[in-house]
Amino acid sequence: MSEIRKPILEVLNGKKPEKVPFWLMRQAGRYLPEYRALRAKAGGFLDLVYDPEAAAEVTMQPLRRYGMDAAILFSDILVIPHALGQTVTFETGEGPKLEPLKSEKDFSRLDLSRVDAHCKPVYETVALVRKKMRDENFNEAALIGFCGSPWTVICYMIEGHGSKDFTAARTWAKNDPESFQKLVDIVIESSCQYLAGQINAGAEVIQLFDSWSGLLEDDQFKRWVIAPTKKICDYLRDHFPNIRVIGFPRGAGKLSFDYIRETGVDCVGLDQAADNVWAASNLQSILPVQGNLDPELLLQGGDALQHGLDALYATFKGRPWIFNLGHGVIKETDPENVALLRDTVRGWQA
Ligand code: 1CP
Repeated sequence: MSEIRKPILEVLNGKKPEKVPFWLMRQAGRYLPEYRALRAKAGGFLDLVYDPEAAAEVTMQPLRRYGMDAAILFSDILVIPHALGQTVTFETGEGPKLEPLKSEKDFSRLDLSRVDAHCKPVYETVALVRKKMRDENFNEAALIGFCGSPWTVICYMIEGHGSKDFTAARTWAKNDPESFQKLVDIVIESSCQYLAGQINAGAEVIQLFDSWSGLLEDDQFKRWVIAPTKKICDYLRDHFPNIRVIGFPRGAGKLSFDYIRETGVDCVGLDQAADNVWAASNLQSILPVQGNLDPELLLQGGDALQHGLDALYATFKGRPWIFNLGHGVIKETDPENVALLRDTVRGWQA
């Protein structure tokens, strides 16, 4: 039987594929009418996440439309606090709401022993997506599993909702690092269990989303972003040596250099604020990079989008690169713009 080559896995394993592989963060979601239709039927966002058949359909939707080189499991980083027993809700039109952790005594609400059972439906989704990918002949696409990195997940656990600066979490980490570390350890352990469940069910690559790593300066970044990420990478390497890990330390700037040297990720995701010339010579020379079209350009479409794509290609072509956005697809994006992006990327030589 001839081996099926998956371009994303080839890049992550240091081989040169024939094309530049691509996928998009938040490729499933509200910019797609077929997502909005399914979401309306499912009821709440979490009902959709814990319904394997519906979540698997949502995961497949962007592949059917655009034929990306990867599907990303439809779930959320806040499944971990929810699995640990914290109250998590998603109100329509608003972001997530969690009952915030105020002090160490609130940790008694968190229960590691319930994580795996809670996450069973998500593992079922993974298995179902792999089956649908096979049945529908998406043989070159890989399935990406994910979780949030401990720092980013804890930002929400402590703040209780989205924020631009997550002051409560930053203050706690600075003022009481001992208790903060206990929470980090709980989130590391639950994340490892969660990722193992996804991998055992068929996830082929893991992405660690650290959306708020850019809020921390050097020493705090090393302690709360690099060290916990390294523990998760070490765990994955020990238990699943064939699984490649993409780290996405959003806003890390030049600290991404320390991040890749110290965590052991196999690929680093760049956000749109990254200095791409610096990244091409200092990061892409060490490992594959992923990114980083500004999602605003995808929203604008037309010449702005085309110029943005041309500039990225000029900078990252010829070396290991997975094309992606610098952050998630904006929900007002016209699906036609994504088709234009796909056509352009497919015209590129690797
Ligand atoms: O239908 C809806 O109303 C829900 C919108 C939505 C979607 C589509 C949320 C709520 N989560 C998701 C899916 C999701 N979230 C995926 C699925 C796969 C895909 O990319 O297609 C992934 C990987 C995530 C990851 C996630 N959730 C992150 C990390 C990436 C990022 O965007 O920075 C974060 C920070 C979250 C929390 C979250 N979940 C949802 C929202 C609106 C938010 C952000 C809250 C905030 O900070 O205000």
